[in-house]
Amino acid sequence: MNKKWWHDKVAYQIYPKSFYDSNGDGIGDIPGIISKLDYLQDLGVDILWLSPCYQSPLADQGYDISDYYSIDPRFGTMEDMDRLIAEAKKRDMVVLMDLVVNHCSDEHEWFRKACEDPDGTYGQYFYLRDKKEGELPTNWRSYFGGPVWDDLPGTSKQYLHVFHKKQPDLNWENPKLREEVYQNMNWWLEKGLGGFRIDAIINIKKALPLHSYEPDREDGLCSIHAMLEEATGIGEFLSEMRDRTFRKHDAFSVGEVFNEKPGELPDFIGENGYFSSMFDFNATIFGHSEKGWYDASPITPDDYKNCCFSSQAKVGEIGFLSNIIENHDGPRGVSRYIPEGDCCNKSKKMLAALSFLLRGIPFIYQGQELGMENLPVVSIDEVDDISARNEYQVALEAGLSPEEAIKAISAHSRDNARTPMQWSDEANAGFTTGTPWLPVNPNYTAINAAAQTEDADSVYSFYKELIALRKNPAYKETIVYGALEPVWRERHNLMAYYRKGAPTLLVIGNYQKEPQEVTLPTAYKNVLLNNEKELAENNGTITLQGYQVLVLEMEDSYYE
Ligand code: TEU
Ligand code: CA
Repeated sequence: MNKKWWHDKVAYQIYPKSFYDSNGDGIGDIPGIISKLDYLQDLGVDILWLSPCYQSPLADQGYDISDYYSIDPRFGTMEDMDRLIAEAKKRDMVVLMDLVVNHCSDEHEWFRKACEDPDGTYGQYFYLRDKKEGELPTNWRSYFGGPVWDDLPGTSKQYLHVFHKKQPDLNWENPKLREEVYQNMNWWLEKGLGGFRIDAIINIKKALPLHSYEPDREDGLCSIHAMLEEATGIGEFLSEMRDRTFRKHDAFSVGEVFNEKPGELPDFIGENGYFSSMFDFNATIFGHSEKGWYDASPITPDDYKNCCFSSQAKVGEIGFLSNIIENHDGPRGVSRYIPEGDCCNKSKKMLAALSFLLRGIPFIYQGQELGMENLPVVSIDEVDDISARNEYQVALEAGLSPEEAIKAISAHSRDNARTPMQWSDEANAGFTTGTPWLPVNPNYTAINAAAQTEDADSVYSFYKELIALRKNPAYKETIVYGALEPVWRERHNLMAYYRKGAPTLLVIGNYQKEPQEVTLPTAYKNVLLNNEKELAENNGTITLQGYQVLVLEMEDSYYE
């Protein structure tokens, strides 16, 4: 395997709107990020992925871009962005932007020109179809609810949007459009960007000619997945993108890839793959139902373990997945993956270690290092997320009462991850001196960065130790490149694995509140991490306390 500069890095996702507000307007901004770079450097992260801060009407919080060459004034200026890249570089960090090119905003110049002249050049940038009374071009249901077709203003045509109606899909079959995208990407890479996180990318390839599929709900529509399963040939677009942009700049790229087809993993992230890496969403999507969020099933510790291990087995040494427990699109990892009632510092640290030491590139989402939790929601009026608002309606239509519906959607709402970063126990968690755009989680008085950075026992300090362990020259090779082998795979509520190498490490997490015993296959040499003060060992048998996690360096003899 050819080593790449990103293999041994630790990444951190920033959701700019909620990270830090420098000017009191209630909205996080780029100068705010710059002022927190020392915090990030101290934590030990290397790659900063910024969710979109381009010019945008913010219909989908910036995932609807109206100018790919400008920064939205609410987030700052292009000078701020250049300063961020330079200041990050001084601290040995690189910045990734979010590449949102399945769609743009309906306020983008291309779309306006398409409305003015649908048969002209810019009409070809989108998927337009003649409007027929009482009939839609296809019966696909948009990810955010309702049909994917809306009237193209001022014309007798309709346009396709697989997300919100303010996010018209771009026509990737058109080489001119692809050219525009590559030009923009190179423009950013030439500014010194480290690379991109690639949004919703699987959607750029449509099965042609566009047609309807079997309806899967009473609305007569069908999930986009029906079409995606049929679509082939995305590789032509993605290898072109790689050759025209990333490769020339030795840039890092991480794809938001759902539903790749069986056997396609090497094409995506193998030696000459389209991307450097892609997220492992196996646990994220576990239990999801085509009916909607209200019908999702919960995930147990054993399910979580199986999700992680099956992804690890699938990727093997083909390439590097990017491992997450959360991002801006869902609940907080600790609220989802730790059984109800057991969420505490100890279990949060266990989950952190189990996920962070998997083979792959660890991504930390802002506030994860503090153990930030879901936001309790009592009424739909408090919900900002367009996806959650739609799912609330879906739940009501399925017959749930408003109370049941709010309970069902609040466990999944994207607002959970989007509440402001909890910096301190001051007003608004120290995020803003104004009124935050989304309410702060009321638990900020107990969970905040100021308290945790001072406390050697905090979740934050544990993350810092995990990052330091990954970078420790004695263990780095094993943690970055060592094969992963599950241990005691069938044991209930126990997740354990080797990372093999010289030395071999053993990670063991007791994923329940009751203690349990394990007998080590061989002796260990050192305890590298432990979220308890003690290690109860007797002749090679360890009694793990509830939610205890251990990282052990094994005797060399093991690896003969
Ligand atoms: O998400 C892609 C995606 O597939 C979403 O449907 C995701 O499953 C959904 O957010 C869950 O509610 C990306 C971005 O991460 C997301 O924030 C954007 O809204 C979306 O693309 C459109 O750009
Ligand atoms: Ca601001």
